[in-house]
Amino acid sequence: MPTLYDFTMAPSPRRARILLAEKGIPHTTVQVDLVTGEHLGEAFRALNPQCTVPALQLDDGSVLPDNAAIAAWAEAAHPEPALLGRTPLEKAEVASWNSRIEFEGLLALAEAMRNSAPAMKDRALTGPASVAQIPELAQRGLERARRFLDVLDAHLAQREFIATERFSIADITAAVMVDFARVVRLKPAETHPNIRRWREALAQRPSLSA
Ligand SMILES: N[C@@H](CCC(=O)N[C@@H](CS)C(=O)NCC(=O)O)C(=O)O
Repeated sequence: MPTLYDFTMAPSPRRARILLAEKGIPHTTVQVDLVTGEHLGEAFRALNPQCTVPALQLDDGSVLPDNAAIAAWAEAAHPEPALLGRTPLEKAEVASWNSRIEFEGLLALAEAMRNSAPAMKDRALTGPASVAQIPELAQRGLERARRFLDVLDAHLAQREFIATERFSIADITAAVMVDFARVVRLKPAETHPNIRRWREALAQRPSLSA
């Protein structure tokens, strides 16, 4: 059975937990304590040189070191339910939204949080190297995140899901992003009515509490 290297409080491994739950892929879980720096220690670094979670170790020992690898493997090894789109055009639409939500949403929030939180001093970027905070980047990240939430809210005005007519990985990434926004005091469910409606509907899915 695969092993998910996880940290319950962090947003990125939550994406993998929801995806594995939607696919019904059985796995065991190992917590990697990001607060005490366990991810920077020798043991975890040997497993995932990126020093980030999630990582998924398969039965043959292979390590999938990030969400992109986990999603690609899961869709190929367990095609149903399809989460990356079914037709060529659907796959393109899902990939486009998923990558926008990562770059314009999650990374903007990470930029805002990691460049301002005292606990993230010298940890402004993930990875083994120390990186100093730049306060101006925190401000820029917050503005980027706000702008993207406006885009997402307008996009959801007439839609049930982020991409295509079905639930997809883009909904997973967006739900994690919208919930994570709270760390920089953004509460899209209070300020953006279409995001609120979409997020409340998603809450019916058991995977969202994984
Ligand atoms: N591209 C990676 C990003 C993973 C990532 O940034 N994970 C964070 C937790 S949300 C982490 O491991 N942080 C370690 C650190 O803060 O040094 C993915 O989505 O798989």
